[in-house]
Amino acid sequence: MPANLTPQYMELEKKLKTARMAREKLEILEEMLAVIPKHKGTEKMQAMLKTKIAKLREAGDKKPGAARYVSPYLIDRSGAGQIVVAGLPNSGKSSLIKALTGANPEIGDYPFTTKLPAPYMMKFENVRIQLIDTPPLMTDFIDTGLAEAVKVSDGVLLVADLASEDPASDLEAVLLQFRERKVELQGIEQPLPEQVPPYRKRSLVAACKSDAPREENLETLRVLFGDRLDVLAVSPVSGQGLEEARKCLFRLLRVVRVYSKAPGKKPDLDEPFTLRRGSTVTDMAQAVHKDFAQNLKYARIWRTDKLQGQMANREQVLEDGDVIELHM
Ligand SMILES: Nc1nc2c(ncn2[C@@H]2O[C@H](COP(=O)(O)OP(=O)(O)OP(=O)(O)O)[C@@H](O)[C@H]2O)c(=O)[nH]1
Ligand SMILES: [Mg+2]
Repeated sequence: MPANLTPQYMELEKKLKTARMAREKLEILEEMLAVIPKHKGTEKMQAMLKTKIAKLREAGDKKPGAARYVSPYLIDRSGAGQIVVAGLPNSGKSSLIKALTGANPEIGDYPFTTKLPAPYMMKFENVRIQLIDTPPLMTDFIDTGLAEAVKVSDGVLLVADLASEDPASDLEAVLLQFRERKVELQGIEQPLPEQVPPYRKRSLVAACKSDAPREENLETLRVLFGDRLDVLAVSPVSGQGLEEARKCLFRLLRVVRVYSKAPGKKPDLDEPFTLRRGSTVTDMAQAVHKDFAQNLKYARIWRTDKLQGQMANREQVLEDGDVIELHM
C-alpha cells in the first residue's frame, strides 16, 4: 500500500481496535488524523478519519439536553497544505492574510475583530496553500478548537506584534498556551520527531507591523527565540517580508512538486502534484489515479538536465520539479 503509513500510525490503528469507550476512540482517531502522512495517497483515509471523528463527536453531543456542537475549526483542507494563522488580539493576523492572499477578511484597529476561523488561499509560484484565519488566543487562554486545529494542520504562522509593548513575553506566553495543550512549535527546518504527544508543528513567526516597530523589539525576538523558531519581519502595510513569508511557508510544508506528462505531450507546468518530500514514483502514480498505482508497468522521468526520460523504478524518490510519464 503506497500510503506510507508510519509504525506509529499502525500502533494507533491497533489501539483503536481494542478501545471501548467513545471518548477513547475519539482521542485515538484524532491522533491518527494528526500523524497520518499528508499526501494524495492518504486523502481517502484522511476523509474517512474525519467522518468517524465527526460521527463520534456528534454522538457525544446528542446527550440529552446538550446542544449539538460542531467545531468551526474543523475546516476541510485544500491545496498543497493547511497552515493555521494564530496570534494575540490585534497582532495583524487578518491583515497579513489579506496581504498574502488578496482576500478580504475583516480587519479592525480593535481586538477580537475575527470571530470565527475561516480558510483563505495563498498562491506561491504554481501552488496554492490554505491559510486559516482564527480568532485571537490570549496570553492566558487558548480555545480548544484552535489547539485541535493546529494538531491536524501542516504548520503554524504565528503572528507577533512588533508595535506592542513586549512581544517577546507575549510570544513566550503564546508558546506556553500551546504547550499546555501538548502542542510544541518549532523552526521550519527542524525535523519533526515521530512521537506524539506532544504534537510538534513547524512554525514561522511573522513579526508583524515592521513599519511601526517599537525600538529593539525585533532584535529581542530574534535573540530570545532565534535558536528554536524562525522570526521574519513582515508588514502588510509596507509590504516588507511578504514574498519571503510565502517562500518560508512553502518550505515549511516539505512538499515536492511533480508534473505528470502524457506520452508525446508536454507536461502542464501550472498544475503540479504536491507530494511529501521522500515520495516515490508509486506515490505519484497513486496521486494521479489509483489505477496507475495498481497497474503501473514503468515510468519515465525528466529532471532538469540530469535525467532526460530515463526509466524510473517504483521506489525512485522524487525531487521538486520532476516530470513523470506513467505507463500502464
Ligand atoms: N502600522 C501597521 N499596522 C498594521 C499592520 N498590520 C496590521 N495593522 C493594523 O493592526 C490592526 C489589527 O489588524 P488585524 O489584522 O485586524 O489584527 P488581527 O490579529 O486579525 O486581530 P483580531 O482578529 O482581533 O485578533 C489594524 O488596525 C491593522 O490596520 C502593519 O504592518 N503595520
Ligand atoms: Mg483578525
